[in-house]
Amino acid sequence: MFSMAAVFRTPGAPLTIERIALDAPGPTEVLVRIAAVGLCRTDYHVMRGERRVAMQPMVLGHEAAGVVENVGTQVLGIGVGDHVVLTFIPGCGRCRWCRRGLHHLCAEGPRITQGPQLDGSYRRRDLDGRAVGAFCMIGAFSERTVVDQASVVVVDPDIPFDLAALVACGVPAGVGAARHRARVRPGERVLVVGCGGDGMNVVQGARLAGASMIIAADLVPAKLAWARGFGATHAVNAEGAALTSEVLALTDGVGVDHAFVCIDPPATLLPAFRATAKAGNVVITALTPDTVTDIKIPPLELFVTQKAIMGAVYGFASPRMQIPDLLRLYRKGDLKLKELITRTYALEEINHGYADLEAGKNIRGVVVF
Ligand code: CXF
Ligand code: ZN
Repeated sequence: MFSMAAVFRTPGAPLTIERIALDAPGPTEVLVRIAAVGLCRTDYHVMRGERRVAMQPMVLGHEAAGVVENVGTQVLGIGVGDHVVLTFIPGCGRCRWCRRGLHHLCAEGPRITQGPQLDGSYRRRDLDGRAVGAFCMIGAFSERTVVDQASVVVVDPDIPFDLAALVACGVPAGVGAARHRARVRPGERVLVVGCGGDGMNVVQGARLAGASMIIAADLVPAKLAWARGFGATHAVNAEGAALTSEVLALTDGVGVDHAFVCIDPPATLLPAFRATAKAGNVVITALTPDTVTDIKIPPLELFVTQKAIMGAVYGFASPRMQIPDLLRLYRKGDLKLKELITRTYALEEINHGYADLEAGKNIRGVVVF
């Protein structure tokens, strides 16, 4: 069959809207009609050549929800008509991590920027017959996609697709960073640097965890205002040393218990580190361009302050656990999802959507089909 898709061909150039050929699912795969896909900054890093992927052309898009239209002969527990959320790291089920329920650490994770399916072959071709990759083994900027069952989580059909898509990446990444990585406790103080798709969800994760002070930091005033709606108690419009001193001033000179670096890690890490209390946590949730190879923290400062610097991909917990858990919280009214969507776009408008992201206009733009 054929599918319209937004294809990454050249770093620095817009995505091209093309008709691609899509093969039928293999034995362990499913065909999914994509209903909604979020415009996450990770795809934008790839578009700009800041995060290299192994091949072009490639269909990007990894924050998606849709409906299953066909299943391979060996697929278990997923049926035609099921509503599904796709996970940007597959859970192979066999590696040492998946066997412990830690699918966010799946041994296949490092292959998600390569292009082929989980089984190493391709399901997409362009109209010249050239193999087309699928980013994160998903390739969701497309009307339809074929993914391994390892990338699929079935969800309740009453959840609107645009909201279901959000729990595929930004929401678990941010909420999970607060709950599962830093393990924010009631009464603790939190700093969130960068209030985009990830950061806004760290804010709501910290609120869910009972933080007493949530300081949102961003250079876009509108994002600070939005952050208050998600639970931020304080807002700081500053970067660098000014960011550090404003946070210290708000915390009796002590600093926060947990700082989350949700944007631009090379520039924001040291100011966030210095705004963190002794023995506190500094959590990196944001992607760094490939060209950035070092972090600048004086080792003596790290030693004497006894802080921990940690990474959190996918919110440091299995998406198979988090996706249903987050949707339960949404249903109870404890988790905001609708409010994360600033604007929706048609597939043909996807480059416009990324221009809006770049301009700081969106928490999340979502392509709806
Ligand atoms: C990313 C995490 C790092 C590898 C590519 C996918 N996740 C989502 O934005
Ligand atoms: Zn993402």
